[in-house]
Amino acid sequence: MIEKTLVIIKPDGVKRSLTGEIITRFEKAGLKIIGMKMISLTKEFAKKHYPEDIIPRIGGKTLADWKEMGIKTEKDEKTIGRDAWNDLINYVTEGPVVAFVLEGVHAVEVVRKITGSTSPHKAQPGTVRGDYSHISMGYATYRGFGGRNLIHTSGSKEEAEQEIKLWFKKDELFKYKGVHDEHLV
Ligand code: IDP
Ligand code: MG
Repeated sequence: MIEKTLVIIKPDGVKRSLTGEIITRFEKAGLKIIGMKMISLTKEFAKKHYPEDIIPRIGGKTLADWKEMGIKTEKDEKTIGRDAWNDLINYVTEGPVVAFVLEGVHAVEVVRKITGSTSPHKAQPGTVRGDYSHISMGYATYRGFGGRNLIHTSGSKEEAEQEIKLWFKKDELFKYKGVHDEHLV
């Protein structure tokens, strides 16, 4: 049940000086930081993190969003998905990001709870995305920019494992005892 998960503060979070605020929220929940770095992503690396496989999924979601917003389009799911994916790659490479690995009991689920829904307009108050952003993914894609939802957090245990391997070398992750550890064993 003790899991590791990846958090990335995307370029908008860094530029808006929300890095400390965002990290604090996870720390205050008792999650332990076991690795951290600031890096500027190349397009190539960004595409490893967000592979082309996600295009149909984000295309489908955008079509559904646009329908809800009353936006009519002739474009198909694939074309819309590719445009949104290009916007996403440009967004995450437009400035440095801060990446860190958190460890804790049910860390993946807990971190997703603190993160909030993908589209800022649906993210609940009290979550990172709900408190510090509001512009919907549908609107952003319609205007041709990547929806600024501040952070990436791993969506499942499998995703967390793959992503941590991609972002951190073994010797960049640390073992130490935090005050919360006494309740874990
Ligand atoms: P998540 O970040 O909440 O896990 P995913 O569905 O895994 O959301 O999507 C990865 C990223 O792709 C999102 O954080 C967001 O930046 C972008 N994205 C997701 N859905 C859409 C969409 O419908 N339109 C535009 N961009 C999207
Ligand atoms: Mg995801």
